[in-house]
Amino acid sequence: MGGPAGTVASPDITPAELRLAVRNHGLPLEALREPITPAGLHYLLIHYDIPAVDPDTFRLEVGGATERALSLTLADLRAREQVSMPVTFECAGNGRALLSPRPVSQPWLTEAVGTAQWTGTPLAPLLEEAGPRPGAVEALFSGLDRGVEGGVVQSYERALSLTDALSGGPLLAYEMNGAPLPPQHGFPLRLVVPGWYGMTNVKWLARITLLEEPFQGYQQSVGYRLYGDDGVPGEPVTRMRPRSLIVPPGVPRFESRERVLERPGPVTLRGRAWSGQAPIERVEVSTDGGATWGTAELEPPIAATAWRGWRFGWDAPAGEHVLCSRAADAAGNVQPLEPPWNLKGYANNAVERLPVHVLSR
Ligand SMILES: Nc1nc2c(c(=O)[nH]1)N[C@H]1C(S)=C(S)[C@@H](COP(=O)(O)O)O[C@H]1N2
Ligand SMILES: [Mo]
Repeated sequence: MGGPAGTVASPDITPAELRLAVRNHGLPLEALREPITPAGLHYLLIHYDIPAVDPDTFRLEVGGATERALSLTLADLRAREQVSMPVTFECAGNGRALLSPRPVSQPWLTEAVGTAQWTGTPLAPLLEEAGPRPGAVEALFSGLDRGVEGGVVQSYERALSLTDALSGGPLLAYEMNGAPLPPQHGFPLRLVVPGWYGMTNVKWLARITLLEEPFQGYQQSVGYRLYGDDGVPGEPVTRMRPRSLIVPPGVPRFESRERVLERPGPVTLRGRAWSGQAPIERVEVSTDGGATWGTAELEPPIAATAWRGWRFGWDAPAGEHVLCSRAADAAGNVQPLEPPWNLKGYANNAVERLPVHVLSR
C-alpha cells in the first residue's frame, strides 16, 4: 500500500473541482475527536464570494406576506430571547467524490461535516411578531452573496415551509462557538436549522420574505434535488440521512493519508454518528470491510441537535484491514453499504471504508 510520492490518483480531479476544493475546505477528520468543532476546523461551503458587510448599517428585513414589516439591527437581534445549542451540519454533497461516475461539483469525500455551538435568537417568535398573513405558505431566506449558477444570476436563497419555519427549531445565529460569526460562516447573521442538510443554513442572511406561493428559485427547484439518470429533478433534499465516521486511528501516510497503526494490539476506535431524521439508536463497527459487525458503545448525547460519540474496542492484528462504521436511527433508517446514486451526488450516506495498515512489532 502507499506508493511512491507523486503517485497520480485516478480518476483525475478537474481544475474546476480543485478550485472549489481549495476554497471550501473540509473538517480535518482528526477533529472528529472533539464534540464541538473549533471554528477554523469546521467545514466550509461557499457557492459564490464572501460578501462585505458593515455591521453598523446591517439590517435584517422581514416582510412579504406579513401584517407588518420589521427592520432589525444587530443590537435589536441581540436584545431578543437568546438560545445556544450545538448543531451538526453536513453538506448535502458530502460523499460526492466517492460516486462513480462522479458529478462535477465540490468534490467532497467524507469530511463535509462539523458541529459548532450556535447562539442567536429563535426564528418563530420573530415571524409571529411580523404576523404571517393567512395566505403565507413559505418563508424565503436571502443571503447577501451573489453569483451565477446554472446560467442564473442570483442571490443565494432558500425557502422553508411556514410550518417548518415556525416549528421552534430554527435559529437566527450571530455567534459560533461563543464569538461573532467568522466572515466565512455568515457574518453577521445566518439561519441555523437543526437536522437539515447544510444548504438550509443560509449565511449572510439579510432578508426574510413570507411567500404566498412556493419558492421556485434555483437553489430550491434546480439545485438540491435528487435527480435521476434522466436528468429529471426528483424529491428535494431536506433532512440528513444517518451517517457515522471514524476518528482516523493511528498515524497517516503523508501522500495518501492512509492510516498506519505502529504496532498490533488493543485500540479503542472512536467516532461520531448523526441523523436529521431521528435520534441515533445504534452504531455497528466492522474491522473486516463489512463481512462481520460488532456493536459500538454509544456515549451520552450532547444534544438532540448534534452528533453522538461512540467507541469500540479492537485487538488489532498486524496486516491490512478495512474499518467500517454503520449508523441506524430510531426511525429505522440505516446507512447503506453501496452509495445511493443521483445525478448531482447528494446525500450519499454510504458506509465509510477506512483502510488501516497495522505494522508488526
Ligand atoms: N448565503 C449562503 N448561505 C449558504 C451557502 C452559500 O453559499 N451562501 N452555502 C450553503 C451550504 S451548501 C452549506 S453546506 C452550508 C455550509 O455552512 P458552513 O460553511 O458554515 O459550514 O452553508 C449554506 N449556506
Ligand atoms: Mo452544502
